[in-house]
Amino acid sequence: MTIDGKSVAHIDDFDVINPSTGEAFAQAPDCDADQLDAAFDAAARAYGDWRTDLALRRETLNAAADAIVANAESLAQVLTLEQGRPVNQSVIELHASAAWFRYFAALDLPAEVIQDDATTYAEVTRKPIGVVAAITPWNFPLLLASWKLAPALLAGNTVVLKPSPYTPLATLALGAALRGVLPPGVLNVVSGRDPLGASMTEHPVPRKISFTGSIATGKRVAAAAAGDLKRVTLELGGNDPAILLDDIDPAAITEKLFQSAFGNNGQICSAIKRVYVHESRYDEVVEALTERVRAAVVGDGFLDGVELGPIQNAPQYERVSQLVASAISDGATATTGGRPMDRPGYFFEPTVLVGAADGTAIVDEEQFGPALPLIPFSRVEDVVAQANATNFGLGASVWGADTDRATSVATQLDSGSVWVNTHMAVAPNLPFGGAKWSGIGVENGPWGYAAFTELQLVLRAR
Ligand code: TXE
Repeated sequence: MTIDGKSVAHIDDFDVINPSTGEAFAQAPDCDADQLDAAFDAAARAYGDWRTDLALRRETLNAAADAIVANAESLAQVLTLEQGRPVNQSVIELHASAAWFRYFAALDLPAEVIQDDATTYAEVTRKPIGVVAAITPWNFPLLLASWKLAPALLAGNTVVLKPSPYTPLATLALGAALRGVLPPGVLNVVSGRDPLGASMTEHPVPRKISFTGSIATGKRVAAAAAGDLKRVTLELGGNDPAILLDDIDPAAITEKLFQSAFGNNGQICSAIKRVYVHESRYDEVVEALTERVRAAVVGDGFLDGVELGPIQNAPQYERVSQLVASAISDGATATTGGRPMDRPGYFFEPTVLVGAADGTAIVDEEQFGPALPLIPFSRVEDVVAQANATNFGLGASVWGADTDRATSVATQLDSGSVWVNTHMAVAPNLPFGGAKWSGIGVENGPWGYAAFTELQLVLRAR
């Protein structure tokens, strides 16, 4: 772990499992209470100086991006070992993480003058909040950490970061790689089992919790934060619908649909999780997507040509297996896939399901895995109501040749992002967040930066 700029020894540890084998291949430190106190104390001490020099922070964020790129190949190896995804995709995660640091290093948010007249000069400025507790999940450990670190650090906050116990190693290695770049205490990286996350949210030092994970845990985080009125940003699960109107060109969109639903094995908060297809085009879409999914190359992430690795962890593998089995026993049909693969590790056949309707778990819940239900619809009003009849509200997409029509359908959907003829368009400058139970607040862009600041009004009487 990295605490106060130094590598710290630990007493207890826990196993880290390679999802391609199902076997433990390493141990990670289990941060104890004294070490967590030390991490927060170091962050609080470092805050005093770190908040004073914006130019230095910009320079340091660029240096952090350089360090991430310099270490991309080795960090990607660790990431694939613990996360499972193909190593070339892990390399992309590293470069994307660096891009987030560079974007925020350059983000300029001048004070906003809101009144300048004979009686009053008033402006709004942004100040840092203090120490931030950042808690991340196992699907994109480094990218989702960067979404928090880059804006938090730019604003002048200091951070204690905790990765998921399923994927602690790449984040610990990132902390080590940044030791010589960031001043001691500015970024502390600890690891541990789930109770460590709860201890962070209950700790008196952090003033803000930035959390990405499940809805159930997000609610616990919000409850823990309330007692101390800590600020929270919660980026939680999604059950994103894609609505395919009657004027789509299936051949032109199949690959995009495949990548948006099956990328990272479907383990993306804003992946397509249910597809509604106009009945006049349903058979064509089922056929094209089935063919693409059947051709997907599944295997160990270190083998050439592999597109999809294993499901990341045993509970998630059990959950996806159970959701698909119960959909099939309720009358759905897998046009391809449908079963766990008969081999070691958490491999599941990429699956397309027909005959699963709203009201069944595979459609209503977040499967977070390589299994996608396709549902026909006839009337646009009905499918909009179906898409919105959920507590989820992360993303949604509408597909059709008439983009004005598709856009007018998209804007009727109650989610943080709506995309037209694409899905999951995510970039450092675009706000990303969920409506309803999919989250509170947004990450990225000036809006995500603002969430790591307190607004201050400075008013001078004339
Ligand atoms: O998430 P958790 P899990 C969804 C997905 C998946 C489900 C469960 O549907 O099946 O969540 O995954 C830390 N206070 N997503 O169990 O528990 C934990 O150690 C504070 C969607 O892994 O939410 C980890 O670092 N923190 C999601 C982080 O919270 C606590 C991505 C997330 O773990 C805590 C991942 C507590 N009480 C899963 N308990 C997305 N939004 O993309 C645990 N943690």
